[in-house]
Amino acid sequence: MASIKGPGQIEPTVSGSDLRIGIVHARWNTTVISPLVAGAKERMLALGVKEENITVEAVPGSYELPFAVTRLYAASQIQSSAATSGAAALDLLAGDTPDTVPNVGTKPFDAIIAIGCLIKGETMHFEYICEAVSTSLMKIQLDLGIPVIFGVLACMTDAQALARAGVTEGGHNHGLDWGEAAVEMGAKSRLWN
Ligand code: DLZ
Repeated sequence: MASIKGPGQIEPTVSGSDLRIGIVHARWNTTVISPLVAGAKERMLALGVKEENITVEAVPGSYELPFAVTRLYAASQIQSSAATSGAAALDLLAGDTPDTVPNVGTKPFDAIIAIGCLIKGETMHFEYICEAVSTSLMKIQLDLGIPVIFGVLACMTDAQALARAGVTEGGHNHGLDWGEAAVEMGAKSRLWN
């Protein structure tokens, strides 16, 4: 029997063509992370997001994700207001490349996807990191007022993680769903402004 799980059909009118989306991903469990990031990008491009409007940044592990989301969004806001005021253009004319900000473009992110993969080990690390990261990411999206997509797998085994990255037969790449959620929420949060 087909699974009843999943996000359902996105409205066909939702377009990512004018959106800027950030992806922040952990490197821990890279075998799982790489296809998840690729899946998120693939779906966003299919929904019209321009390649140059997708920024991907890496951090060591999932515990670093909340901090990275907060700072990356702040950087995109600073860069955006500098561009609006003409300061960035003046810097560029003066040959001063804005190297303090990592490729965040000239407008703030409409949504950020935080991608990580936690796999239960022998200690309590898993529980502490899962709790801290999920609670923090929810708080951050409410505080910042932009969608932060929860792309953090919390798995009991390696096999569960590989299946959810679409690596193993019969699995499904959840990165696709996260890319779609970022576009839908980015577009809708603009309308709800
Ligand atoms: C330390 C640790 C452990 C044990 N397991 C994971 C994991 O399964 N997934 C993950 O993303 N990160 C893990 N980490 C690393 C922490 O998230 C973090 O990078 C370090 O504790 C440094 O702050």
